[in-house]
Amino acid sequence: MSLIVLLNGPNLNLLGKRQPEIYGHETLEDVEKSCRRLCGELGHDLRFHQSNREYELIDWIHEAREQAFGIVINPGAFTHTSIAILDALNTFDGKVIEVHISNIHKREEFRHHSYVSRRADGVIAGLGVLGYELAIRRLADLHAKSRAV
Ligand code: CA2
Repeated sequence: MSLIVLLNGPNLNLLGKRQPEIYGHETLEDVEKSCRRLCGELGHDLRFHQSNREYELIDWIHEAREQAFGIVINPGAFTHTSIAILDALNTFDGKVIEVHISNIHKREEFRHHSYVSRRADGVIAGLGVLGYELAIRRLADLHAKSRAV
């Protein structure tokens, strides 16, 4: 299995189009391009999704169970509300990296808690969209290490 699934939650389709002071100028299409290039270099396949609907994110996590060794997820505001996404991630046996473009700990109190962090093997926040690429690199490293033993 050499597949990485990268999931983006609600409103992230607006990346680069609104609130650049928080989320930067790069669009989600730019992020997808750079992540695809990186996965190509690392010899992994990438499935890249965004949805504003909680159930779609959950369905993609279920799909990943059979097919992927790792998930990168920016659950958007579902980070702070969704036990359902946490439950879905708990059914996935591979590695999970949670990414936030902004530093959620520097922002409003209600963004400080993440349900997803209870399952995540790593959390990246506040590094802008670079966080997605770093998460992919981490998954690739973990995958290589797990095959070396
Ligand atoms: O920092 C992050 O990546 C967040 O996951 C983004 C979520 C927010 O609810 C989380 O607390 C932190 C919001 C995504 C909204 O995305 C937009 C992007 C561009 C313009 C407007 C919204």
